Amino acid sequence: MTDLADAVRSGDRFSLARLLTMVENGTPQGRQALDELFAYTGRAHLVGVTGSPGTGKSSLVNQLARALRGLPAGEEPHKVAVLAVDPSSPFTGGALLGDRIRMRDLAGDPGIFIRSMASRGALGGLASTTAAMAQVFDAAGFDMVIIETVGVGQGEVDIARLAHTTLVVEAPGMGDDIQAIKAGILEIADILVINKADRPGVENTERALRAMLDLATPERMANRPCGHHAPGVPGGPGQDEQDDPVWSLPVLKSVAPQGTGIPELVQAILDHGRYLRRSGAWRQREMARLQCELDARLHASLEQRWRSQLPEGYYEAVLQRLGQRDVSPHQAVAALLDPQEAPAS
Ligand SMILES: Nc1nc2c(ncn2[C@@H]2O[C@H](COP(=O)(O)OP(=O)(O)OP(=O)(O)O)[C@@H](O)[C@H]2O)c(=O)[nH]1
Ligand SMILES: [Mg+2]
Repeated sequence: MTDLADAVRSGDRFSLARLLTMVENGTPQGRQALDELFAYTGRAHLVGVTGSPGTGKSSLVNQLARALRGLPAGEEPHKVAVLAVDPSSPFTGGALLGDRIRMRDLAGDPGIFIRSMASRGALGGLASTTAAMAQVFDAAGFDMVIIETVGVGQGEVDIARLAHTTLVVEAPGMGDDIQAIKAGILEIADILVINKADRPGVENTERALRAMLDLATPERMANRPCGHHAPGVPGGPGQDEQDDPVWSLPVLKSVAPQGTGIPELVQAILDHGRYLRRSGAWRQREMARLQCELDARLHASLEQRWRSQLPEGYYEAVLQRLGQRDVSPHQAVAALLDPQEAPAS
């Protein structure tokens, strides 16, 4: 094992920070360390926190990290890593700085590691970079990895694919009208949090969410993104102890800055982790996620290999012929996959 991977495993924070940067930048050295560390991953509970801009995700994550630090995971208190994925959207212009200020009071604790990632820096794609960074934390012995993303479309789904437990954060005033609550977000939630419960309109928000949940529940189970319930994936150990095989989605309220509702939220996260392990869903999600990652990497590698073997300008030429109706799309693909097979022009 390289010194870097070794140092990360033994808990050296400087090496951890260095490796995270390498992984974010997609360097060969980072990839090598990841390969070496992969065997030591698979232990961490990955918790995704998503929701509309400004609903209080960072404030909640801050409180969650603090609360989890105070709880023993077996003999030791949890080690908590926080990965804040800032999509550099116009909504979140100043959020990164805000996060740093709010989270500074956690920074002296060696059992907490906080890292922000700007999505524009993720060369290999946001989802795969986030997954790789979570693996680094996992191998470094962090048993709780909290990943915050602003939910603006695909981001939520990607997080749900990565996380074992997905928290969706709503706030009053933003989701009172049903329009504002994207139905898709309910499909990925394992726990719903109505934060800013000190704000007026919280009852309306709760009512609207519960009504939508009642309508959406059957599909919610069936529509897990990217094969969360992939058929044919064997469950893990303990599958036979199915005393609570169905997870009924909790709807919780919180006031993050005051810590109100945080113990209940922590409890729900730990309960969900236990539920996943007991029902075999943990292993199922793990396998579905690994399959997603494998397929995505395979597609990317195949395409890269294929492109590198293509004669210069050949793709553009085929595209031209397609535009002139000289070849059909089907013929164009055949020609691109095998330049010898191209119909004569
Ligand atoms: N009144 C009230 N304000 C809150 C609560 N939680 C967070 N806030 C405030 O709401 C603002 C946004 O909080 P953040 O935690 O940065 O929200 P966020 O969802 O992480 O924001 P983005 O990352 O920009 O999407 C801050 O000014 C917080 O102090 C709450 O429960 N009640
Ligand atoms: Mg935030």
